Amino acid sequence: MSKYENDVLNVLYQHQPEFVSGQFIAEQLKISRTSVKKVIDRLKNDGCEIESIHNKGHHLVNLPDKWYETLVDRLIQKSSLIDYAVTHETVDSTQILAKQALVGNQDTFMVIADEQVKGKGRFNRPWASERGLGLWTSLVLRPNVQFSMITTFNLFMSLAIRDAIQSFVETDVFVKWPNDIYIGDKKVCGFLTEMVANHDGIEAVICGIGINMNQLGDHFDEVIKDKATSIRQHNNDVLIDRYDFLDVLLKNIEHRYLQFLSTPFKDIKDQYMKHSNIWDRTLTFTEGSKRFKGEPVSIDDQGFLHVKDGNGDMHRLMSADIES
Ligand code: BTX
Repeated sequence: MSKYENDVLNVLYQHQPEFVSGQFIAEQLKISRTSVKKVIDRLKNDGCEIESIHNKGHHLVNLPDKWYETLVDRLIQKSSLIDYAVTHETVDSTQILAKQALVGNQDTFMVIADEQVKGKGRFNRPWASERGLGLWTSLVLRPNVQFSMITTFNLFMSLAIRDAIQSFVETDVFVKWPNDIYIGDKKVCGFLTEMVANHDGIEAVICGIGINMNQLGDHFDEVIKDKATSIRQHNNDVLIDRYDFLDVLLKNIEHRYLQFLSTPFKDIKDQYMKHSNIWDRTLTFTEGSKRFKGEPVSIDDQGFLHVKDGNGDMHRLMSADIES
């Protein structure tokens, strides 16, 4: 998208739901009214619903299901979390792009895409990331902390994502230790954290977040249909406004990230445990080549999960794959 398309969209968005005259936009951006008209036509072609009325001007009615860098940037500027965003229509994986882009600089940023064609979960599992339906992003952060603190990073992030989703739905939203967010017995979000470190310490943490925002049941393929859900499905099937949701998510992540930097996990452990859905159940755990059934008992101050197996033996897990 050209600079002028971004700028005109920004002016229309700022004034929503009012009409803005072509003259006003032209003066603001120091371009001719003819250019404004051409740019508005291009935005309409791109899927923006803009009402244009003679003598009244232009009014942004609706945006298409895509991320506009200029609008994402508006949200980022409100927070101290990251410096900038890079938006894409289609990518293999935002995680791969983020890892490439963090080399040789100290920037904090987010890569966000309308669609991923090779979205990945943990252990290289596929992550379904259909165009326009979800929030597929990777955040590159640079926490100046000891390696040992990174085990709890995920737990702070899970609460941030959980709280953001909870503010859009009435049904209880749960964290499934260590990497998923659930509504009922279905997954609404999966995230993963990777780290780049050198002998001086942590260079970057890359947090890849996949949130199902606007899928209806039919949008999920056969393989995940019975185990995936979206925020929309718990909002009376009403579309979630992607920018409203991203705004809330970034605020929650900023809050929990600052908390992670300043507060030990033990101070939020009760909150975390209260919002977890793994208690009072026998589950199957896979950690590396080890696989066993057991019942989670607690989480310790370092974020490790304590599980009692059928023989009464205790296991202390840093990460694991958990099945019912
Ligand atoms: P995970 O390995 O815990 O979850 C992957 C499993 O979840 C799959 O095997 C499948 O059963 C199920 N699944 C796949 N897609 C979906 C979906 N859309 N909704 C619900 N369930 C699904 C969790 O991995 C971490 C996922 C991180 C995804 C983000 S998106 C942005 C970034 N880029 C990227 O490539 N990955 C991350």
